[in-house]
Amino acid sequence: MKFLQRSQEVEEAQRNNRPVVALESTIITHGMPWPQNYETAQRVEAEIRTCGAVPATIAVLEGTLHVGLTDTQLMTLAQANNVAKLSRADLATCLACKGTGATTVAATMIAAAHAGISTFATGGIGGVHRGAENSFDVSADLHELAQTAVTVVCAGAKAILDLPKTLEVLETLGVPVVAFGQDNFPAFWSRTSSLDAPIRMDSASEVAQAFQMRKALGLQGGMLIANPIPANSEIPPIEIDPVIALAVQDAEAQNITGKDLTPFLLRRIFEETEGRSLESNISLILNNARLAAEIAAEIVRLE
Ligand code: PSU
Ligand code: MN
Repeated sequence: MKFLQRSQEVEEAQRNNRPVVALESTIITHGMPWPQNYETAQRVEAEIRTCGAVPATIAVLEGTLHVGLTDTQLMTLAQANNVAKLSRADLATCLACKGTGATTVAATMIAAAHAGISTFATGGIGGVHRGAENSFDVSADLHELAQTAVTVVCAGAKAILDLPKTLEVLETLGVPVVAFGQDNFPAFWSRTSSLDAPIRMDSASEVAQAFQMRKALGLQGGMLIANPIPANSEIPPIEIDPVIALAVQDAEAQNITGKDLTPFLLRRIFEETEGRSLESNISLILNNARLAAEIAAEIVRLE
């Protein structure tokens, strides 16, 4: 049963033992508006190539799991409306029904692991939503980190989530949460939060060694690397906090739940900040792509 298709570039890289970095597609279809979503996806891929690695954007297109997209496929996906958002629960059913969908962090990790890719760059991960004590809304991304051996580089988590609860769940699940180059857990728009990360690492080589050590120990699951946003792109909490509060309030008022909630909140934040948050978002994704390329290279070196 052939359901996975690597791009030529990814296939060649893997044949020659070159580093590959996986990229998700929900960020393109549900995380950013057109045309910035397409431009950003292209820039992130280019950044990874500049750093000496090969990008593998992952999506399901008409029943095939693509690992690495052509420029036309990327553009078609970025322009499409009503694309399905695929998490762990949806990946197999979408493939079986010959559907099309964008992969979340969870589904991208599954696809990457299946394709033999150990490093993945994104912006923000899903987590424990505010009010989860009533809604039980905990992203499948957290459980995926507990069972799939992929290193995920993000910029921490957005305050649309309950950050302390998100870190607690990750601790319970045995996921190493590593702040890169600092003690503090970064909070997406800002380099710092009120929380320290459980682990700190200062080089890509340390991350790669820890990844290999987990393998050697036979431990399931991946690692979460929280890479602070570049200082010149930070948005001060005084500016972003009220916007987040408004978005959360709107979601409640409109009774938005389940898999619609995260995309709804992201869209409201972009609307309310008139693109300012989009600019920061792009900057931190590029920053994460660079670090992921370095980590991927170190992992290849250790293999
Ligand atoms: N958080 C962000 N940007 C994103 C997402 C989350 O700051 O683009 C997307 C990612 O694809 C993530 C998904 O895996 O939303 C989480 O959705 P949910 O909370 O429904 O699990
Ligand atoms: Mn959810």
